[in-house]
Amino acid sequence: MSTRPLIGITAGLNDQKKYQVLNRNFMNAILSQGGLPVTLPPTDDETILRQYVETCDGFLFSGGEDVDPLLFGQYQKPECGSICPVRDAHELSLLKLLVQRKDKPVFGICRGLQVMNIALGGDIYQDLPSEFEGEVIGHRQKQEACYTSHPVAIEDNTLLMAIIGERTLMVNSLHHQAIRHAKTWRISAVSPDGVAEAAEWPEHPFFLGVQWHPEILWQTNEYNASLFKAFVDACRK
Ligand SMILES: [Mn+2]
Repeated sequence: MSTRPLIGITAGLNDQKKYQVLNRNFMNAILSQGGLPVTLPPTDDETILRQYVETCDGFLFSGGEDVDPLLFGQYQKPECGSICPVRDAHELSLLKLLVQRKDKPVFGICRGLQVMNIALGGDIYQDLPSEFEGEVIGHRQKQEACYTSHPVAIEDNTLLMAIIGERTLMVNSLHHQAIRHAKTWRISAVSPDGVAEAAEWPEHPFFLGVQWHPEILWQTNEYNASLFKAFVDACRK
């Protein structure tokens, strides 16, 4: 019996901040592809975070609230959504440790992609419709999340292309924030309006984030299942 790689998943807190909450889609996607998911209680204690890093084989940064704009050098705009300071501190402190090593695969989804970008020194749009420089398509789709609503164009010579194997992929879209400037890592997919939909760090074996929600699509779409499979496989090495 082969041992499943242990994958730490970051999670949010409920409105009263009394309960930790994580959509089961994230755990089920990891379970389905052979991983052993665990939810990480939020902390910014470095000693505890170092033990998380040593104990887990890989890390999934899940979707959730908006990131505090102070963390990328801006004040809140009126369009900014709700913020969870405990989660921001936890995830950025954990990423500060993870970017120093190349042996722990990191996969980010939606907010996860944005937090990874901020950890690497980049910034994000607080609100695409009011801030994006060009004409922006609707990134908060009106149909349920199990349907796709816009394509992404995948860049050649990227980890994402190696996993998906197609230049174009239809994705769902449930965000009003997105990467603005990416530092250190590269954008590996964009939507038709030019919004960054995925990014990865070429010097790292697996440090990848996507703006869409593969955890909602993996059961009906093989490409999105492949994303989780590639991540779990990377954690096994
Ligand atoms: Mn989108």
